[in-house]
Amino acid sequence: MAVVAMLTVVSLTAQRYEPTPEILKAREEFSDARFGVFIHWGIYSMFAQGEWYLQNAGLNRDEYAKAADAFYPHRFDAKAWVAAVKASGAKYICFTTRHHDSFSMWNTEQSEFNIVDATPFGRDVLKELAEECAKQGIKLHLYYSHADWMRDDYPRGRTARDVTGRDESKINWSEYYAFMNRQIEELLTNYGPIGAIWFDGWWDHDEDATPFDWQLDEQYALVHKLQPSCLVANNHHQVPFEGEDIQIFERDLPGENTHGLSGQDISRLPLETCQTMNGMWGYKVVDQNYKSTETLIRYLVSAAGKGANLLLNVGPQPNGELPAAAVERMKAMGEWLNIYGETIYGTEAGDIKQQQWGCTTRNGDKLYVHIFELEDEALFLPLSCKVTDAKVYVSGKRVKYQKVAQGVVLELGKLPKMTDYIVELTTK
Ligand code: FHN
Repeated sequence: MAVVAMLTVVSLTAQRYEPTPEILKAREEFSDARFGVFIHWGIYSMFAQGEWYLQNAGLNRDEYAKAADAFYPHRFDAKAWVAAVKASGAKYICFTTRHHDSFSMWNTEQSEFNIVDATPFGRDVLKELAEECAKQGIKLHLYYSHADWMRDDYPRGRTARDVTGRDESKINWSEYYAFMNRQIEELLTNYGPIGAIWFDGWWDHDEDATPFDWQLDEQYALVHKLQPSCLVANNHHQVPFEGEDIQIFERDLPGENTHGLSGQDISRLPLETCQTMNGMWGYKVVDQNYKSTETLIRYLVSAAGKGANLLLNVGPQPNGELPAAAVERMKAMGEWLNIYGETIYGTEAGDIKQQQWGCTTRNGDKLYVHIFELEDEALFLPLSCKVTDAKVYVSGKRVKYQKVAQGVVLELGKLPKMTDYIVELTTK
């Protein structure tokens, strides 16, 4: 037993990941961005039932694949997509290059089941998106699914058990692994600088009797070799593994776990929480239950208050357009960020953790107090730093404050109803 433990320690030490200066710089830029837009798009949009339709409906894979032959998203306009993202104030896009349904949204040589070879549309949407991102100054991150519900060679996991039509005799991990790595090589060679590779699907084998070896070390090393500034992220719902540069949370802020995917400890890596704008990632026709702009802005602010980025999802329609309800909200978020962006971009978690009334963000000697709801006319802030000035962020109007035993009390009076009433404190 002791020998096994020793060997484990030795092998972990041997694999210790030392991020390079380029990676450290990229991590810092990533954190400063604070806001990105996630785009879940694939042939699943045609069924309009979300991106899990193949597995949820337990379809035959060849019947599902027929959707590709009718995929003609004639309103796809990379310029309009990137402009909408830019208008939202987000600094990067994370695009689903290949989701669990195995369909590749770029001109891959590794499988015919891709947007160029298998659809009448025949356009490399990733190329168009990458070019437009470069033009409009938006960073591009690429989502890539480890799990696969279509391919014969993928070792079956705990999902897609009811999907039919796969040849069980052809399961072959080493072939599948080599396939993924060749695709990753294409993605990191043909589409310009990529900010991050965002893996997803590790959890498909989290119930295996024998722990499944995804051979992540080699794959992460490949990413860093191909693009030394490309960050590695993995949405495995665990504390980060060696070699990762970002910690992801899904549908919950770090430290919260209302969706059951985010109970893990918070690491010291840059944090990102991904969230849906309605209730689904891929386009779902019945789901018009969009969160209000106020809720979305407060979510972004609360993420920043916890030192995390928000990766907010949009599920484009089968015709290639972003849903109008999403574009409208993105525009409103951008208008808000145009005024208040300084209290979000480049900030770190504030000194006071999330409260009923709101949260705080910090940048240098400025502490931003974000108040969402306050019944009282005064607000006690438990602070160990010294406050030398307090003003309403938007108007510069002085706010009276009193120093008390364990902090300060802001004398605010009755606050107007606002999405976020921000007080800027200068601290020492
Ligand atoms: O199964 C996926 C899901 O479809 C979606 O892509 C989300 C985004 O974080 N990740 C997986 C579930 O954890």
